[in-house]
Amino acid sequence: MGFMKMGFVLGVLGFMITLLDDRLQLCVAAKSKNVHYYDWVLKETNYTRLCSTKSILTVNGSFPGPTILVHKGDTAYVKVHNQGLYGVTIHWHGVKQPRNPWSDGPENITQCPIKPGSSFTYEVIFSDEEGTLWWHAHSDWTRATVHGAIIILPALGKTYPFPTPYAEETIILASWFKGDVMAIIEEALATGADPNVSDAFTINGQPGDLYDCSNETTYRIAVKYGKTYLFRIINAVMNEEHFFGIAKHNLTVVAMDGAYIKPITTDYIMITPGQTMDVLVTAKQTPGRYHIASTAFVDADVAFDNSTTTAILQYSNIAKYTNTSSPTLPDYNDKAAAENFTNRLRSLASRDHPINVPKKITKRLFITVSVNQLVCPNASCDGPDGNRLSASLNNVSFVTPSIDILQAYYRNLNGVFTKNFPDEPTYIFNFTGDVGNNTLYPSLGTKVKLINYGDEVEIVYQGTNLMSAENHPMHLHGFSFYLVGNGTGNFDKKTSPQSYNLVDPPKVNTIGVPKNGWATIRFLADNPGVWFMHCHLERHASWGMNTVIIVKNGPTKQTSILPPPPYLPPCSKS
Ligand SMILES: [Cu+2]
Repeated sequence: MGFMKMGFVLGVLGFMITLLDDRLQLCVAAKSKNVHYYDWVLKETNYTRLCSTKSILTVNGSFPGPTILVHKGDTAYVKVHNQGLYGVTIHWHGVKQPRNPWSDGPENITQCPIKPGSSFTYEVIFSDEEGTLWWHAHSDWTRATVHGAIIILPALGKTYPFPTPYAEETIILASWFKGDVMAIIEEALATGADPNVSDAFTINGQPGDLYDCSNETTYRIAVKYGKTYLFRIINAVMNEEHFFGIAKHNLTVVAMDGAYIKPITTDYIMITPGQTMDVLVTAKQTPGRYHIASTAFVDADVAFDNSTTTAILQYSNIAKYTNTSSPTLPDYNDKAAAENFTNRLRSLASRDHPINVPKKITKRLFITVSVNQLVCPNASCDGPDGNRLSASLNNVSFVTPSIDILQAYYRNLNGVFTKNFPDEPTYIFNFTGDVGNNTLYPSLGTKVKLINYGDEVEIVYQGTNLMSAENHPMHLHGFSFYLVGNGTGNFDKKTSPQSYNLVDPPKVNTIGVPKNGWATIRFLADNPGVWFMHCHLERHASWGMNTVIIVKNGPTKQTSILPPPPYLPPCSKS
């Protein structure tokens, strides 16, 4: 082979290796870790709850859906075959997906929907997550029935930072609607009114013995006296935060959102939609039956489901059970009880589980979080004053585009989004006092925020008193962030930061912004990509309480977005 020819071959090889380099490196890295493959079929399945039968969208026919079980740092490939009636996407809630927004999932943000009759393979890349997360559909309201647990065990050869529990159990809280969930949100968006509230909450798919026709199927967990159990609790509820407890049993919370915390011993937790908590429970009460119960926390004057879902903790080897005792949970509107719990959260921050809180902030955002109205001509809508309910961040109500923002950003397509999401509200007023009509009517737009790779970012979320003030569980894709502070009233640039915890703040992916209060988060922008940020109350997300943060590529290939996968679902308008 002549020198020239050899050079050409080497050149071609080099080119191919460059192309494949990123994915090859992942494969090589994955060999020391593990790779998992899942095959999922999205399909309609009949379910009977509360004496009535309906068809729901499921994964592999199950509600809740299948569990993904990995060790820290593994990768999972999930092939989703859509045999349902409409386009759907899946999101891996709390999985950071380093450099890989292509598989993050929110519809028309990072991909277009997987159409009926087609399939798409997600590459779910785990990094530093450890504990419990979850996955859910991210298209309209399909996540009501399309969701399941993600369990991330310590890396092989490592152990939990607490005594190994005798056994583990996953507890998924969800909403059950007698009607068709897609029809419920479609109708609400058509009329401008509040969507119907759910008819029940469920624990692992079962409403429990306080609801009609549900006694026999109440979910039961058998325990042995003297043993300690790890309960992985996931709040997949659509529109309500929850109080959760077990009669006469303390809960010791040891992890949240896939990261360890300093243990909190409590008789109840407050968990928002989107959050996950790992809880140790020791069966050391008089052997018998005890209710596990979960009920809404809603500190606003809004319609909500005020029912209680139950399961039963049942001691084994008992000849005869007497009555089941029930836990006393805080009242549905007990804001202080919610905050007392949340304010106890601290990162474990140990030698084996260190944290790294950004302290030299290079990018600051101040974001108001509001429920709003859009004016309807001749008061023709069914919301307040004949208007349409809406919601916003910095008074911009997010409009979902018809081509995904990731593709538009990556391929420089014009006209899909604009880069002008404001760093702070354009109009300042007494956000949590008498707000009058200030910023009642938001502007509409697909406005995103671009952030430089490596920025140390601080976001202050400011709740407002517009319409009905309430707690908003804000969620960010692509990152866990530190909740460094929160408080009531208006954020004060001088005094509020004095209360920040920069030593051991919890590292989470969803935080409740207190009603008429503020919350500050910090994170290092080390994950290039297109990342959705939104309220995890589904009706607020549907009304536009969303935006997108784009973290630009860093200076090297290793700090840049991975190349797109060979196939992505086509967009109807691309
Ligand atoms: Cu909200």
